[in-house]
Amino acid sequence: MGKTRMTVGQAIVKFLNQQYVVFDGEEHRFVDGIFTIFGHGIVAGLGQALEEDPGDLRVYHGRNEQGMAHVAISYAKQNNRRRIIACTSSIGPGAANMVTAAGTATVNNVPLLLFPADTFATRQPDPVLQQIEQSNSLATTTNDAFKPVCNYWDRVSRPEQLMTALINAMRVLTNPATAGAVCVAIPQDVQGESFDFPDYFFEKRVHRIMRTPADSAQIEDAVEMIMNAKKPFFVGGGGARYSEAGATLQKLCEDLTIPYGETQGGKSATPSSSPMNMGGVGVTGTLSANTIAEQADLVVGVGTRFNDFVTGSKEIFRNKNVKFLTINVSDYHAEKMDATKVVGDAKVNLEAIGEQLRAKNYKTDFTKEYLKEVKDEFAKELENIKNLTYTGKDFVPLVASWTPEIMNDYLEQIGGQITETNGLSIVRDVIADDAIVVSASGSLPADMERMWTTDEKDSYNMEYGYSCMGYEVQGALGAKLARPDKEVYAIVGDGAFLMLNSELTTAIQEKKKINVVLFDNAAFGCINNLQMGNGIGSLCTEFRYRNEETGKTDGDYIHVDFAKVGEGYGLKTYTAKTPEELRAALEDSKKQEVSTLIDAKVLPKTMAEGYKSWWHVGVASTSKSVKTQEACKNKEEKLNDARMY
Ligand SMILES: Cc1ncc(C[n+]2csc(CCOP(=O)(O)OP(=O)(O)O)c2C)c(N)n1
Ligand SMILES: [Mg+2]
Repeated sequence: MGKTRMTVGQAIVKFLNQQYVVFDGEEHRFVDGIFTIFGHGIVAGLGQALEEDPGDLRVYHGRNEQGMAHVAISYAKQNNRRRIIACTSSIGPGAANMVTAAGTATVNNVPLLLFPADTFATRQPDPVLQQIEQSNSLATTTNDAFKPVCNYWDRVSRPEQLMTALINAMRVLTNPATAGAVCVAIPQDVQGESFDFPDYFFEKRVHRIMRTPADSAQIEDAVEMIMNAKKPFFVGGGGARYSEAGATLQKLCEDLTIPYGETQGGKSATPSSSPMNMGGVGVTGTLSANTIAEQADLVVGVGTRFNDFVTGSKEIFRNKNVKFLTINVSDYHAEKMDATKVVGDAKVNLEAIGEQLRAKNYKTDFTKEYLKEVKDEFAKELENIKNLTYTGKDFVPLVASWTPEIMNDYLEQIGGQITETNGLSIVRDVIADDAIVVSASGSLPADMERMWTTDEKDSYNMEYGYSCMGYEVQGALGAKLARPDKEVYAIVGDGAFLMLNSELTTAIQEKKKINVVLFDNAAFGCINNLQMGNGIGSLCTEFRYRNEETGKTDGDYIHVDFAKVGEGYGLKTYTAKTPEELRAALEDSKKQEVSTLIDAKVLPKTMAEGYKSWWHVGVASTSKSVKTQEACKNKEEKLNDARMY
C-alpha cells in the first residue's frame, strides 16, 4: 500500500480534487473551487496548501464570510446541487460569520461545504487570538455554533480523522435527502501537521446522486388516492427542480388536466405558460393557484417542505375533505401535513404514478376551460397591478396601511415615483427572457412569486427558505459563476442591500458581470406593512432621521445615493426615479460589460398584497390599540379554520 506524506491542508486539497458526481449518466467534478478569507488560523495551514498546489480548484477571494458562502450556496443551487464551491475561513469571527450561511444552506437543502479554522488542538498557546474560552469546557469553540445549522459536523483534531471526516462530508453533501451545510472544523496546528496518508484515500471517487424509487406499496397508495380524487392539486417545490422532474410534472398534469402550483423553490422548474401552471401558491401566491388550492380535495406535494408560506399557515386548503399526498426524498419532509408518503425521487416516482394513472384512464373534474378561466382572471389582475403607476395626488397605493405622510414625505424627500409592481413588470419586460433573477428577502420575493413569469428552466434563483437578507447580491454572483453565459439580476431591497453587498468587489475582481436592481423604498417595507397592518405604529422600519422633538426615528427620510455606492465599487450605475428612467437604465445596462447597479427609487406601500391567504404571526393579545385587538381577533378566527399540524 502506497503512502504519501503531506499536511492535513494539502490532503484536503488533494481529496477535494478527486470528488466527482454522476447523475442520469452524466459524470463531472463535484468541487469546482474554494472561497477563502485568510486569517492567522488558516493562511499558514490550508492556505499554504492552496497556494502551493490547488490542483483544478479555482481559489476565490471572498470579502465577508457570510457573503462568500452565499455565493457558494447560489452556485450550488444554480447547478441543481451537483457542483459546489467550498468555503474556508479563519477562526473565531471569520468562522462565526459563516454560521448564518450554514443555516441558509441547510434550510434550503443546498450543499455547502465549510472548513472553518479552529483553535489549537494542542492548546499550547491558549488563548490564541480570537479564542472565546469557555471556562466550563475548553473543548467548546466558536465552531460548535455550527452544530444546530449543519447536517454534518466534525472537528479534525488528529490527521487520521480527516479521512472519515471528509468521506462523511461527501456522503451528506451528495445525498438529496441530507444535502445542506457541512462543517469540518480544522484546528490551526493540525492543518500544518504531516501524516502518511494512504494513496487509496486520494483515488477518484464518483458519488452517485440517486434517483430512489419508492416502495411499490407507496406507489399503489398514491395511485389509489389520486384515482379517488376529483380535484387534485399538485405543488411543485425545490425537490422537483433539483430532481429535474419539471417536464415530467408538467406533462403528467397537462395530460390528465391536473392544475399545479409552484413554490419559491420550485418556480422555473416548469414553464409559467403551461395551461396547468397556476403560479405561486400560498401567502405570496397568485389568485389562480390559491383559488384551486381552496377547493382541492387532494394536495400532492412534490419535493416541498410545505413551509407556512406555501400552506398559508395551514389555512389555505379549505375543502373540508382535503387529503395530502407527498413525494419527497426525505422521509421527514414527506411526513408533513400528516400526508400519505411516497419517499423517493420526484421524477421516477411521478413517472411510476403517472404510468398507472394513464393506464387506468384517470380523469379529474377539472376542465381545461375552467382552468383557463381561473388563469385568465389572474392575468387580468396582473395587468392591473403591473400598470399601476403614480398618478399624482389622487394616487391610492395597494397596501392598505399607507398614510398620506408616508407617501408625501417620500415623494418630497426622495423624489421617486416608481411603484413596486410596475417597476418589477418593467424589469421583466426589458431583460432577456432567459435571464436569471436572484432574490431572497423583503417584499420583492412576494411580488416576484406572484408576478414573475418565465419559460426558461432554472432561471428563478430564490432563497426563500431562510429568506436571508444579504443573499441577493452575493447570490447573483454565485448564479453568474454557474452560468457565465446568462445575464444575472439581483432583485434587492434597500434594506437587504445595506445588510450585505461586499461580494460586489469579488464580482469586479472576477470580471463577472452581475446586475443589481435595487428597489429603494427607504424602508424595511414588508415588515413595516406587517407592523402597521397589525395596528402597531411605524417603529424602526422606515429609514428616517432621529427627530429630537419626539425622541424617535420619525424625522425626514434619509436619502441614500446607492448609485454612488455602486460607483465606488467600480460598477456602472444609474438612478431611476420614474418608470421611463428605469426602463432606459435597464436597456443601457444590457449593453455594459462591467457589473451594473440601478438605484430605483420606489414608492413605499406599492407592493401587491395577498390573494385568498392568511399568514400566522404572533400578534399581541393585549394592546391599547383597537386595530391590534382586531388583528388578534382575526388571528383567533383564522386559527379556528387552520389545521393544527
Ligand atoms: C438576515 C435577516 N435579518 C432580518 C430579517 C427580517 N426581515 C425580513 S424582510 C426585512 C426588511 C427588508 O427590507 P428591504 O430589503 O428594504 O425590502 P422591502 O421589504 O422594503 O422591499 C427584514 C428586516 C431577514 N429576513 N433576514
Ligand atoms: Mg426597502
